[in-house]
Amino acid sequence: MALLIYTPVHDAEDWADTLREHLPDLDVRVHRGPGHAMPCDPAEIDMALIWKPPAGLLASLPNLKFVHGFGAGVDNILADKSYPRHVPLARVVDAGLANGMAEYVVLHVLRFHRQMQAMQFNQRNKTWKWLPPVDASERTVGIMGMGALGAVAAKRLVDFGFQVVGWSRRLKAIDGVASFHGEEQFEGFLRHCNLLVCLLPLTPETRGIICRRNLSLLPRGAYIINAGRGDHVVEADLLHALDNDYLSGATLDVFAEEPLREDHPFWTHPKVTVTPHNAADSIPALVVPQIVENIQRCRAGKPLLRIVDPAVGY
Ligand code: NDP
Ligand code: OXD
Repeated sequence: MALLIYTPVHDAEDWADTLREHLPDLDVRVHRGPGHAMPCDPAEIDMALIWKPPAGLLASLPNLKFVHGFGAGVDNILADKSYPRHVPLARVVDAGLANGMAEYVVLHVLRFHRQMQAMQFNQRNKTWKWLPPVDASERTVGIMGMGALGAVAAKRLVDFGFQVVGWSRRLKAIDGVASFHGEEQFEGFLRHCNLLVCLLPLTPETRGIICRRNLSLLPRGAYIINAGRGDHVVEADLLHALDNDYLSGATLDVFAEEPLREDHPFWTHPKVTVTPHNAADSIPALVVPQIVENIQRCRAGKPLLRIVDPAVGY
């Protein structure tokens, strides 16, 4: 039996080599992508390491026992409506990923907090202009999604002295972080946020959550950081709020269509910072050990770890 790798974005051979270093007897087959044939008889595949599979690929593997995602988010896998629901799906939960995401969030919160956008504008115009400082305690950063990534970012922001509020489905207890949960507390949460960070998974409940109504509940002048998924944002509503000076700006790492098309207004918008979906990346050397652990569990018939609930989508 063999493990199939399919990914349009990662270096599949690098991942395959790292897996083989850990498990020399593992038969790893790399699918080269659309237009290429399956690298073996589909019946020989019992495990798969996957990102954005073409619809029907996983359903065509009759002996599939478990699927592992390349990342923390599994929306790219569950988007395939033919995903075989009886096959467990594991995701990445990794300290390196959480650390990378916390760096990204802190970097862009500090850029806003220290007024870098205005100072870069002044530099371009050779203007020496002192800007009055704002103490970190006067800014409230709100994090939507207080899971493996959101919780770590929140703790780092607390250390900088920001007011930090989090929103999740269930109540959280994190030192220094006010926890809001559920739909009924969402509006109260938004009303606090001078900076709104999205680290939610993309599910039917969270799709389009950064929309005109919810943006209007933020204090005027708020700043958006989206490193969740592009489809969390209703792009026209975000552009409207930026253009009407309701929002100060936005840092966007993820987009409804990736790569972002050349003529997209986000590229050149003076208040938007674009990064190419690299807020936090799964690094093979760090992440492969947890995939190996699940492969060994699968082989031994033991329960798998970090399994998502397809019914809720994360
Ligand atoms: P987790 O599953 O650990 O956390 C998800 C959090 O979102 C939980 O706190 C959960 O609440 C909350 N949540 C989910 N649905 C809702 C809802 N309807 N209402 C309120 N809260 C909700 O995920 P991770 O932290 O590991 O990852 C989060 C996302 O970050 C990924 O799904 C992915 O989309 C994105 N990501 C982006 C990367 C990038 O480079 N841009 C890199 C890695 C991930 P509760 O705790 O109560 O269940
Ligand atoms: C992930 C990602 O979900 O990189 O891990 O987006």
